[in-house]
Amino acid sequence: MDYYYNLVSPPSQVAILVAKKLNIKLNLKKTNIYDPAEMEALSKINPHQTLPMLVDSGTIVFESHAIVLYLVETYAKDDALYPKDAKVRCAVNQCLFFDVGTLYKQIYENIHVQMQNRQPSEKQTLRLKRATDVLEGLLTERSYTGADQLTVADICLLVTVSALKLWLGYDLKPYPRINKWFRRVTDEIPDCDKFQREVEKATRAYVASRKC
Ligand SMILES: N[C@@H](CCC(=O)N[C@@H](CS)C(=O)NCC(=O)O)C(=O)O
Repeated sequence: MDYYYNLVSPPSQVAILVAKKLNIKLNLKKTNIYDPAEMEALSKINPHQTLPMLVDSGTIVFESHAIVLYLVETYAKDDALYPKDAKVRCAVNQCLFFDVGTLYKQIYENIHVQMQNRQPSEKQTLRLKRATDVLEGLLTERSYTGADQLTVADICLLVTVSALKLWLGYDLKPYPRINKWFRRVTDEIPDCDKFQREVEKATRAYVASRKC
């Protein structure tokens, strides 16, 4: 299975963590979106030229959340990471869509502003705070976001919260439940601490290079 990715990009990170949890091997193909030759080569496989992208025996999947759902539905030995029960799956999906459409969206907006050396507007700051409050709220009901055990929603949201810390230096002290959950989820994914250190190093180098 070929996986085209860039370590610095949060959407690229989720499938790598899901693959670690599933104990499956991805053939990692590091790709630089700023290199026209690499993007030209990528466009032959995925005309949309977005990362991440998975190619599994002719099946091409792009969009990070579609990739992780493909991996669990194709390769998981049981339904623990993506429960089949309709009500539990609904709660997991709710968290996945909250991740894509709300929390990561707000983080992305704030990163975008920061990369342009601007300050976020009051509204942007408030929307990000509200989204972070929602995650803390989800964790008052149970120890994981979507179910009573680790699911794909936790892995996707872990990467998002990581981006919140790394890219925005967000103060998560007022969020004790998020902090405990972050540690709990990290501990349940093989090599996750090491992976997070690699991401941190790559991200800091990337951000520093953009500030030159
Ligand atoms: N919603 C997409 C976002 C993917 C995305 O924006 N990828 C960026 C890298 S972080 C990209 O491929 N950019 C290339 C371009 O826009 O030309 C996902 O979750 O996979």
